[in-house]
Amino acid sequence: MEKTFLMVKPDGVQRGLIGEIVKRFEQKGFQLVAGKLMVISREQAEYHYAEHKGKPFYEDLVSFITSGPVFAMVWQGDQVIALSRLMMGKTNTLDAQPGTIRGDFAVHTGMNLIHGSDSPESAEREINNFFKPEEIAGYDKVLNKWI
Ligand code: DAT
Ligand code: MG
Repeated sequence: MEKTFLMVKPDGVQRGLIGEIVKRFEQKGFQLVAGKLMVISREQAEYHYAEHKGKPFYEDLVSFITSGPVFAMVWQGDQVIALSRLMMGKTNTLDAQPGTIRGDFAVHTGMNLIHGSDSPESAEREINNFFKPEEIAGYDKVLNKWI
């Protein structure tokens, strides 16, 4: 089944939104297979955001993501990559619709609460940057047949 890397960013942790964000993906019908609270290293952050290196917001982005604990997760389900991006809302907060996580809780584009992989290639790369294979739980969820 498809897997994605989702992360509650330091602003979401500080604002007490881990539970709210996890709740939304659970209620949607996705399956949590890994999760941990951690402070990410500069190296890990640079690898994670390599595609943005050289952009005007890059330095602020790396400082922000390493400024406090994040809640890193792996979720699985059919089309979880595309569907979780929809649930997150658009990057630019002015385009993030109400009903999405960013639309409901974020005001500024930089402080936008959540990261989610944007393709199967980035999901694989990002999962491997944050989790060892043995940290990912393989288990059957009986409810899956009703999702
Ligand atoms: P997303 O997080 O929706 O995948 P992205 O990969 O384009 O967006 O950018 C990564 C993060 O960088 C984004 O969550 C917030 C920040 N960012 C992107 N564009 C920005 C901009 N124009 N000004 C400030 N921060 C920006
Ligand atoms: Mg991105």
